[in-house]
Amino acid sequence: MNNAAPQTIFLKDYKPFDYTIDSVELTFKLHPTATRVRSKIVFSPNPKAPESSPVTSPEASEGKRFFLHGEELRLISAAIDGASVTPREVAGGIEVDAPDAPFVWEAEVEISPETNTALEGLYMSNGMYCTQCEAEGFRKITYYPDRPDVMATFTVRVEGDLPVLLSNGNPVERGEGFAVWHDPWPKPSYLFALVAGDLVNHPGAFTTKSGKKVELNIWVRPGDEGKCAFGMQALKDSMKWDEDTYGREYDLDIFNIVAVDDFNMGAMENKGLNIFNSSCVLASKETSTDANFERIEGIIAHEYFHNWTGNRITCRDWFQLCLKEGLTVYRDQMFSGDMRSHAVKRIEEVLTLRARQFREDNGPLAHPVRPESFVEINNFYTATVYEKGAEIIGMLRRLIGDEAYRKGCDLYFERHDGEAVTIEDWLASFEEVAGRNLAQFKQWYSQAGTPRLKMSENWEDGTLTLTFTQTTPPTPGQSEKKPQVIPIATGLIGPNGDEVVPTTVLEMTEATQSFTFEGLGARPVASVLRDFSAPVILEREIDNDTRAFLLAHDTDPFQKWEMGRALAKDTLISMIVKDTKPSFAYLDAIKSVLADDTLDPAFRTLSLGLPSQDDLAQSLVDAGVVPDPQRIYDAREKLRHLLADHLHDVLPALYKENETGAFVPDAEGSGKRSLRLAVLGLLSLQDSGVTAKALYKRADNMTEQAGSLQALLAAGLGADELQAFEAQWKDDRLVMDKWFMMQVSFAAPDKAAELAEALSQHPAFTNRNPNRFRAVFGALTANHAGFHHASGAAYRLLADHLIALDALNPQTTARMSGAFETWTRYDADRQAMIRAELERILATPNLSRDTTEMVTRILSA
Ligand code: 0A1
Ligand code: ZN
Repeated sequence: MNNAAPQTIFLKDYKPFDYTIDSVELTFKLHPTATRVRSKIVFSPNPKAPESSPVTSPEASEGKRFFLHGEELRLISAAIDGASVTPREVAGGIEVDAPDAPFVWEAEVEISPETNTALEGLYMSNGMYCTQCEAEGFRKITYYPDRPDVMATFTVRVEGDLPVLLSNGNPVERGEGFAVWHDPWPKPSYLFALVAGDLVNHPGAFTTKSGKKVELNIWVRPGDEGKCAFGMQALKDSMKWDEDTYGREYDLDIFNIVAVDDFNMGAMENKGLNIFNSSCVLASKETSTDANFERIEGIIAHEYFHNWTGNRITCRDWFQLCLKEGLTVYRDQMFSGDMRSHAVKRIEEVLTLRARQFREDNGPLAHPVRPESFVEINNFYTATVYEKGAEIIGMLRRLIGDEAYRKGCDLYFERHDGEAVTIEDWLASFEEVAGRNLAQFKQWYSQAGTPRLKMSENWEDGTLTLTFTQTTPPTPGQSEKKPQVIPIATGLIGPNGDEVVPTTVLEMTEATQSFTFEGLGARPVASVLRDFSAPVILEREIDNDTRAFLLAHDTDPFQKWEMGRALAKDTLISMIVKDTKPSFAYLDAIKSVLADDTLDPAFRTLSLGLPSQDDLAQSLVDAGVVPDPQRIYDAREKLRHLLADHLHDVLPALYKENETGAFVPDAEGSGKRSLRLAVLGLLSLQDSGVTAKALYKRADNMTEQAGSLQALLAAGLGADELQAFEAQWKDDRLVMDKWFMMQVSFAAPDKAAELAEALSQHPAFTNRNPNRFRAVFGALTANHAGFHHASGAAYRLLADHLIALDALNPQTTARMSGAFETWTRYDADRQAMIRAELERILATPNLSRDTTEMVTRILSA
């Protein structure tokens, strides 16, 4: 693994590379354990490199020390301008003396894709060759300046005895046992891709708005052809949307997507050759749920949108990762909102933001959206960089308005096409078009932690004054926080329920600031932080009646939902802390939302959902209470039963009314199914699972099959159905992931670890496949009361499996170790058990740099 002493890289140390690259030619002779990679690269001194002395005569200089990254490569030969050279091995690569003038580098290396279990660089998955180069995987393919600010055009020849040979760009030549590809667009090495295998394609075509015809393909393993149509449509919709919304057209003759079973992340935006985790592209009604369809649509869009935000314009260095990721997430969110429902999408976004990013921002792994240092960049593909990064774009747009936002984007694309740039470059375009200084706004990129926004109200003589105070708690390495620019979208609702002041964006820039609304007849109720206009925690004095009032009358769907959520949380917290009975304000309010058929069923489902156990644990900590996971679990279960009782007269009708006809994975169908299945969850607590069992038998789609099974499992039933499910789907990897995951997710707290352990012995379990590993252990860590069971069994089990996985796949191990990030929330016994496991992981010989960094940071809490 990574034996070199871990080195910290700092943003402030950025220096351009000494050379630029004119062109790259690569030849791959594929072999499972001995692939040969030949490279021919034309380098020229970089005029922008500070220390590069002006080129005088080549004789005058001794040459320059020329460094290339390389890891796990066997060097066969190297030459400069045709003369053989012997490079020195140095940490992370090789070094050689090179001319301070243009020269040609040629090298040949040997690599072993079959034994590459880290799934980084060139590796094999089910007999297929594929690559993953972001962030720093290209250095496992050949010696190269593997950094995003070195952009070059690539010509790639792939030789191998396989029917399909793909790389980036346009096809140039194809013959017996070889294919040549040329990518005319300069790109950094992290966007390189190669795929070779026995694959079949689902073809498509798209004509761009300027009339260029583009060939589209989704490449899959034989047998999966029937699961590509939805992804293909999502791709075409994305291409059209980017033209309509951002004026961005596709720029090659061909766009290929490949589905791979073994993949560390969701998907990768390699130029013209996107590689997808098969779970993020393959879809059929029999095997995929509505949630899968929605996610697939969003990820296809995300990767496609990277073509402009990431590929044509890329990041100068990895500290700028949010430049491409925050922006591209924002773009895919807007796309999904346009395709489905903005209101529902926004609530879902906030749910994940709070569950993942707020959690991260509140613990030992907190870091700025643009970090200032890292040990292993793969550890920074985080909720903060992605989701908070997207929130920043949304705030920027809110502050400058839609028109200036679009103009700023146009200017950015025009000015920086073909460049590797920074957040400063991005913001400069908006400063220019909007004529405003964004210096304070920029703090969103550098200041970690979630701002707390306290609000108080004053009513006097027809004037409502809202006073806000912002504070951000300290985060690792940042004790002092400055006030940020916070757009607070606010509206006012009159006592009769009518909106008296429509949404206005209050722009807060000070630590404490007041805003007044004058000339009001009667005291209105303020609806604050509409559409979740900033990633902050709003704290306001508000009673349950006012919440119920806003839940009934607010015109802003996010705030309407938020009020129901606040009622639910308040109810649960007092059940946990004071053992009180649930408030009727909450139960009645939910009942009227459910019965209101003018509301979108998807919205009603979201309103019926209870805060997660993890969310409740954090709320208890915020209230100064040490969370007891079992108590949280019990209270939530109790409330589910009470809800079922309170709603029992409306449940059967809701179940019936929301039946859908033929399965269509659109917003309307999925909304109805989600409501129907949420209702089924409650019904199953009352009818011994009769309705759910009947649906399970009848279901002709995975949404209802998995949904009815989950309703049963959540009611402590479903053993027969689980068995039947396995028998039916044992040959379908992706569906079997659901089978593994569901049981662990719904296991009782005292059974979860035992079950996960048993499943890890199942013949179909393997830690070579990240999806399968996550299905079992991701589900275990998401089962809050199970993971934190007082026995500590789950902590031990997870640590055992992380230690074993680290030797194979550091990236996934490091990611999964994040499950421990909240450890200091809990009581002393649990903390001691977790600390012991973290220390045991850290003491593992040859632990990867990835996991070492993560565990060290977590332990430093
Ligand atoms: N850029 C991809 C995500 C990605 C990042 C790293 C990977 O391997 C370490 C793989 C994919 C995206 O945003 O979709
Ligand atoms: Zn991305």
